[in-house]
Amino acid sequence: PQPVRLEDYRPPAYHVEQARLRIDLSGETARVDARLELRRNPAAAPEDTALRLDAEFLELEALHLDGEALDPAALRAADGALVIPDPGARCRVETTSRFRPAENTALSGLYRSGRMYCTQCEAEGFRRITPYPDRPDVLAPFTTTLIADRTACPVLLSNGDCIEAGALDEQRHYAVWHDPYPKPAYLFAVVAGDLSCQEERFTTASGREVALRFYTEPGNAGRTEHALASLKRAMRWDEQQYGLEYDLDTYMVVAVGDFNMGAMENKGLNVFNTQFVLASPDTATDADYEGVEAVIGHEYFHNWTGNRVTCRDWFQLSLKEGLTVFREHQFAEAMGSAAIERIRQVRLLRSAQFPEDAGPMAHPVQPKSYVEINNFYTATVYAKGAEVIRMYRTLLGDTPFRRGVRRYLERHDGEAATIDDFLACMEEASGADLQQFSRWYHQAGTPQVTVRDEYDPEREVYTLHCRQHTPATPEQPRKAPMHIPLAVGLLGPDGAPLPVQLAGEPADEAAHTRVLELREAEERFEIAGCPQRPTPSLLRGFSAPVAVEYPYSDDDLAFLLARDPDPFARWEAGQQLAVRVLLAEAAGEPRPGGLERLEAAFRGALEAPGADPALTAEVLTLPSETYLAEQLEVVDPQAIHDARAGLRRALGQALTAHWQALCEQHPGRPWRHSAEEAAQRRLANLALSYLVAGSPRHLDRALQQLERSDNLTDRLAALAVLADSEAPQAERAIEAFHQRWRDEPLVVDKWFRVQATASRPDALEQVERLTRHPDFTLDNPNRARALLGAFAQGNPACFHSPDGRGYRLLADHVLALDARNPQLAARLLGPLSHWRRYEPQRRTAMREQLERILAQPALSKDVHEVASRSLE
Ligand code: B3K
Ligand code: ZN
Repeated sequence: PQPVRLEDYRPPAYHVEQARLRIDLSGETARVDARLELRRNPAAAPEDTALRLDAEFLELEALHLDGEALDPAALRAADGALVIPDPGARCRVETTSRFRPAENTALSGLYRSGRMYCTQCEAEGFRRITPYPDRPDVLAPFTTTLIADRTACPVLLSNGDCIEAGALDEQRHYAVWHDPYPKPAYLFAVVAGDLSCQEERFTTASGREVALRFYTEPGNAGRTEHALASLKRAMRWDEQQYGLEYDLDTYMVVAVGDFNMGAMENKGLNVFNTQFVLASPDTATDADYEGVEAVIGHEYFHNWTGNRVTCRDWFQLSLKEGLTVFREHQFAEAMGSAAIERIRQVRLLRSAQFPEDAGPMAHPVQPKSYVEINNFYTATVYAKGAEVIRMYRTLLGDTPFRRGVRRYLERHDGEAATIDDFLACMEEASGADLQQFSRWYHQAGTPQVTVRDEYDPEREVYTLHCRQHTPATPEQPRKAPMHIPLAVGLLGPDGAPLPVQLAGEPADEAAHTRVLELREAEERFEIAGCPQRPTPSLLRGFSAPVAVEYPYSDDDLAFLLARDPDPFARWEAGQQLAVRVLLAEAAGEPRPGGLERLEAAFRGALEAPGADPALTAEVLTLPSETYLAEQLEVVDPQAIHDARAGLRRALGQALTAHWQALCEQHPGRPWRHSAEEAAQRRLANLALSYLVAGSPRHLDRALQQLERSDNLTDRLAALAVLADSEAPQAERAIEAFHQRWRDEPLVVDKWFRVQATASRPDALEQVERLTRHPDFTLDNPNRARALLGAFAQGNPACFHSPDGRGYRLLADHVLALDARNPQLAARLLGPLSHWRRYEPQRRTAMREQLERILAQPALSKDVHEVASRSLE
């Protein structure tokens, strides 16, 4: 397959002035009649006179150009597109096409999920509905007529406003929707089905009334309360923070059980994976409640950053995704605890994006080429992209940053923009020169910052020497220095925060946290007015997506954990301390006194008066096996797992009384969704897991909690503890849980997930067995991810079984899935791409599976791209 390159971008030859669709879903075969009014694009190159209508998965029945019939077969290009050589300056194209939604197992385009019809068009699904210039820089107003069976599909939805509806005949009815905002085809959506609706109203800041409608299949009615409340908070927050209001009379959200990702921001008609919209105490954990609020916010924020201003091409994807993830993060920080949110963002970045940036799929936030765009909806484009946006704010200040966002949205409203357009608005709004900063978009790899210091007691000057280096990544052997905001604080020997005053600057500019701007490969910063040698607190708030190295002693880390006023830095110090102990243990050279020191640190955190339980829980959570593996050149997952499990056991025993006390306080009262109570549950459940890690005699406590809890958070925490155990009563409890919840797909997903990630030696056999369970299916992405994705990503020790069985299991399923749902298959394949990092036996076994996959005939370009890049 040929790659698509950014440098080959050409403006579209034609604009669509009007798109009219008539979609008839009343039979097994869908019939789509499209009428497009087109006009030549004056900005197109004069030689670009051909009109290209992308098409795939469609049977083309008829094609008319300005009323004259053409033979579609004669105009079809090798990739299925219709190419009309020179249709003139203005033209009308009419097409009739057919396809079978029930056979659309790729879940891209228009498909069936359960008994409903829905669509997913981003990135290139619209061409599976009707022939069209399916590229984000072609924006058109759409008018869509939907026709379906009256009883099977009483609800008919599309973007914008419903302008007409009625009966067609005895059996069928129709609805006409018009979306006045010109949009690219990837934001198009239709939904048809027998759906329940929960409706509420929202009054915008300027007094406009908006109807909020949440649609679900009838069995899920009543589970949209939390999502609706979240949406209202998001709408209000965007008005207050950015001055952005919603712009249509209705905002609709539909919950769909079969969905390749989290949700989709279609204009006025979001389609959501049930996982990110439905929430009830029995079917969603505290983390799910937070996930719903985050994704509801994210898709809503896209209405401006993505929809009103969209992307010129898919190389600009981070223009909408990085910015929208950043807005989602800001929203979460405003609704809950900023420090906790930040810690979670960083955990995710480090466990998903850092490895990606260090592996064969590494690519810049703005990639230069792709084979299959769906492979580039990555942690780099999303999470690192969000960090880049955050750095603008850190460097420019909040007010200039917001001015820059406003300027970007005003200047490009109704247009398809580029990352360069955004950067230009930021420069104008702040007066800053961001040329070096723009490397964050173009250079892949995680910059490594090495800090050394010296202290001059005579001059009372403390000097920080900073060196930066970005490792080579595929196609980018040499890197230029980055513009890095490094937030620094200083602590005196007694723990008091010291002002950071750069030498030569007036004292009143001193602050307790100071952002140093790194621009050179090597540079130094002199800090004046230090009567004693301070302890540096580096990268406060995680001010840049980099890895910092400084030769802290274990004492320094314990000191920072106890005393740093920046909660993120406190947490980070604790994590680094644990990393040292764990890596030494995994290498078979235990760090003398390491366990005692960590135990003392944990005890300190548990006993700290007035501590925030949410932060305590984060501090007491050991770094993940993935993050630990990331610190090593050559990875032995079993050694890492054993070290971590051993430390958990030791801490479980050493602090038994503390864990017991936490468990006993819980649960104080009936379940309620609130951040405070969620933090308490998190802490109590962490305590339970340490207790049982310390001794299996506490298993009964987990069994009791499973029986008695009134909510899924506590039940699932107990279930996870039980799933690690091979005791017969634990196995019976797991079975009983399935019996009790077998009719709730989202709970059954969790049941699979808990067993896939269980810390027990036979988890691999268990996963093999579960792939044959009657409730397992590759046809439902949530289910496939719950078993196979969770296993490959969340159970390193068993997935990386040295005999290669875990790899084979994954490869078998990737191949089985590839013909049905290539997007999902390519996603699941991801963990195999890191084969080079592992010790020789595993490395060879992983490579063999990648080679075996690549040798298959008729591989999708999705899977082909991941497998071939991995082996390059
Ligand atoms: N924009 C969609 C993602 C589409 C993924 C297509 N493979 C959801 C989101 O980021 O909000
Ligand atoms: Zn998004």
